[in-house]
Amino acid sequence: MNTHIVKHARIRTPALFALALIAGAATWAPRHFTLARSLPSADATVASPAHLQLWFTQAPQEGSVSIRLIDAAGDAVDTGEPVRSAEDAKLMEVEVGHTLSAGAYTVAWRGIGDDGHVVRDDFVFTVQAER
Ligand SMILES: [Cu+2]
Repeated sequence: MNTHIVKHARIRTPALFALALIAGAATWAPRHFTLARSLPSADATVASPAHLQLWFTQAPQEGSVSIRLIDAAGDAVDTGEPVRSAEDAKLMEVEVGHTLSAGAYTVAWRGIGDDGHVVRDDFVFTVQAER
């Protein structure tokens, strides 16, 4: 069992950015499996989504992806299991199945890419109040 856990740090300072440029000059692509984009997008404010869509930089290993939806109180929200898109092997989708009340939600995901390492990260989106 490979227990190497990677939390992909965002680059926060110009100095670190310069180091990253030097270290990553050959290829700008992330070395590890990570999240490319999502719907809802990170930090977006949206109507209650019917499902979550997470596009990864590599097709995740079969059965490796966990996607948890957590409300502002820290409680897990019931969702469906992650399902790989039939059209795009890098896209994993989760049905939410019910209307989310207004507030901030964290999407905590983990998955395994080509190098066999477990990668985990999270992002937040906000459900706006209904008008
Ligand atoms: Cu790795």
